Amino acid sequence: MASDSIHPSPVSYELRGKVLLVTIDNPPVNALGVDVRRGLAAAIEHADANDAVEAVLLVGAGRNFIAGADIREFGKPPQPPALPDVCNRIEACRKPVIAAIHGAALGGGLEVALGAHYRLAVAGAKLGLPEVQLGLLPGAGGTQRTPRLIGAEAALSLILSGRHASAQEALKLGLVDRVGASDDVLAEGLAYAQELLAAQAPARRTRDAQGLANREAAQAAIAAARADTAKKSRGLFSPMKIVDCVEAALNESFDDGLRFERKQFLECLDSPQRAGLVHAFFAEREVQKAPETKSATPRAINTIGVIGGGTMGAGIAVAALDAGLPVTMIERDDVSLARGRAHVEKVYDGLIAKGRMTADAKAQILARFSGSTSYDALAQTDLVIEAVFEEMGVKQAVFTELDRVCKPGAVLATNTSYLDIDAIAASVSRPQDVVGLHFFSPANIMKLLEVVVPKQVTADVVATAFELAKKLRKVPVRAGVCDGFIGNRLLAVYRAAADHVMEDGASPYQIDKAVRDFGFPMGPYQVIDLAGGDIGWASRKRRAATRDPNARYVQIADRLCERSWFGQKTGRGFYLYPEGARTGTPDPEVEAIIDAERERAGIKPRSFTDEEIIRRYMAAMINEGANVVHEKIALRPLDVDVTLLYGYGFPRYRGGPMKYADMVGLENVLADIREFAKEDPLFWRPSPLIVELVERGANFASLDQSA
Ligand code: 3H9
Repeated sequence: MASDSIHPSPVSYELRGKVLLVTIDNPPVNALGVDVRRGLAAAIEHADANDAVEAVLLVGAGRNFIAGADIREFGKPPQPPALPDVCNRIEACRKPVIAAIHGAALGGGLEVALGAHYRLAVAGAKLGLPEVQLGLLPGAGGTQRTPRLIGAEAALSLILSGRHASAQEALKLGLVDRVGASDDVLAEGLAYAQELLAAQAPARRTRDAQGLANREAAQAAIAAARADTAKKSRGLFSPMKIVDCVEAALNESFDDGLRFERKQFLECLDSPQRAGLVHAFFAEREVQKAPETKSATPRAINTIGVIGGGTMGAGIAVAALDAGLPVTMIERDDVSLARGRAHVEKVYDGLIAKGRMTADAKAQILARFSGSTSYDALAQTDLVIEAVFEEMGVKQAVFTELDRVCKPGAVLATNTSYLDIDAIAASVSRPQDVVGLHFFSPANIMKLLEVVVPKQVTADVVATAFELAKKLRKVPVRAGVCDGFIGNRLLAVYRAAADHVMEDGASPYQIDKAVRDFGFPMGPYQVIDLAGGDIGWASRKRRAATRDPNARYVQIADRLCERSWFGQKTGRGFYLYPEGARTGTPDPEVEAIIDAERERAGIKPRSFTDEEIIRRYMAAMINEGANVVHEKIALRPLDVDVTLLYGYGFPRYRGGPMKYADMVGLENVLADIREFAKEDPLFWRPSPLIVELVERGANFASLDQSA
């Protein structure tokens, strides 16, 4: 074994007969940090210089080939050799280089393999160029070599989607030359190398491949991708650059194409979108590491109970069924149970109608589903999720029953969106087993799961909730008990800020558009119309008694609800939905109601620019996010970010509200809040956390890192 640096190199090489076996061993995923790049270049130098070497085999140690560039190096000063140079060096090797791929060969990892002369993959391999998901483009020759190897259309589809191809698909595309018969990647790779040597196979370079020979087809694919990207890439910076790079592959020499790609890559690397998306990548992994997941062992979860067959209960049941778990649904009578079951079936029938599921598959899934009107059916269930009407008395009655029937050690979860879970827990004899699992509608689709941790719960129950999230493929965020937990608590505040702006002069249509242009899929009033205005109305009425009489309260939504304009389901809300239309049109009558409300409140309307709207919307969101961290409801700012990204449509490329605050400068956010406070000091109270961070010259990221 040899290594060429003072520290043991993550890249080692040894001669196996005539083949130089080069192993990349850089846990956890063999990312291409500077030492790996140096090691790879050194190994190739060694191969060229050493007569005993006739071929080179690249393999990854552990579970992957190479997961890509080291994302943690982005934004730091570059250290040579750059990855494109390493890939070029591999390609220039005079002896055949073979990449044997298992696990992930993603981004720069696949680009290393494309620099090699032959590629083999074994079952379970995942090949792809996911850079677009990080706001980047393949920057180590990927945009030049891939279309040359597999044609422009297939290359564009791979690079623009960022998806992973299996070994078999990669073979079909021509991305690899063979799929190993076994999954022993080393044995398969060595055998392939021997075969190539025996056949005197040359060092065959991808830069010379002829995948773009049919120029017309390539041009058509590029034009189609350009048109599609213009339509779909919604404010994203890198997708159009990807199309430009593939076009350069068609029109320029390989070396000029590489230079063009490098320039585009560096522009992406410098963009705030890259910073936002990389933050999102790490944040969604960090949230999984709540303290309880380290300190406690989760309880076994093999069966799930769901109380309530409404939209939420049925969605949760589907999520659990999809994860392969048996589900028992409890409803109060046979009619309600039949309705609950129908809700569940409807989801699968929808998939069948779209051709995405067979009737057989549905039958197999539903074989795991059972229903009962008796709580006794839950006697042996490991974890029960209550999803009944949002009222403390109703919830406590359910928990009394669960307390009576469930076996010792069963986890008792509530899906409440804002009720006091400490009070629910206090109503049973085993508060240590009670936890909040706040799903988002539709529960089988939405990725966010707030794991709400009441005072008396034990760590292993919290760890169990995180384990369940993993099984359900949800992104769990740990939250403390308060009204609205993390997400809905922020929502209440930024919606109020939008209402203030509306009453002060902006139309709901302008506000929605400004919010959409910022990157949300929908504006706040579209969301209300979609969810049903009656839901918020009910909770406003419930809270009326406890509302601070001095706090500003905008009544416009109440005026619409009094007319039963609840949104899409009633054909009108803030928008009109003629004949069941799903996209609303502005309603002059709503505008007249808003005018009347302004007059009643004695407000002289003024105009707002979209930028002014967003500054208020974001300042409200960020300020409440800081309060939630300050009160330890959220562990770190990044937990707030993940909540908004996965539950509220916050644009991923902006990283989340707290990351956004850091990017615009916390001192600027504070200055905005103080300015707005001149008009409404009660609403715009700067969070003590923001004040403190600005005083110390720190930002939210510093809290993420120190937590
Ligand atoms: C690129 O390549 C640019 C080039 O074109 C041009 C350059 C010039 N770097 O996900 P997991 C960490 S852009 C650093 O939980 P899994 C991750 O944070 C890159 N760290 O495991 C985690 O750390 P921790 C293109 C990385 O088994 C640990 O590894 N490549 C990287 O569920 C385990 O990760 C990609 O975008 C990285 N590249 O999934 C691929 N990747 O334990 C990104 C992971 O401290 N990676 N980590 O929390 C993935 O998709 C998944 O990690 C993978 C494994 C499928 C590989």
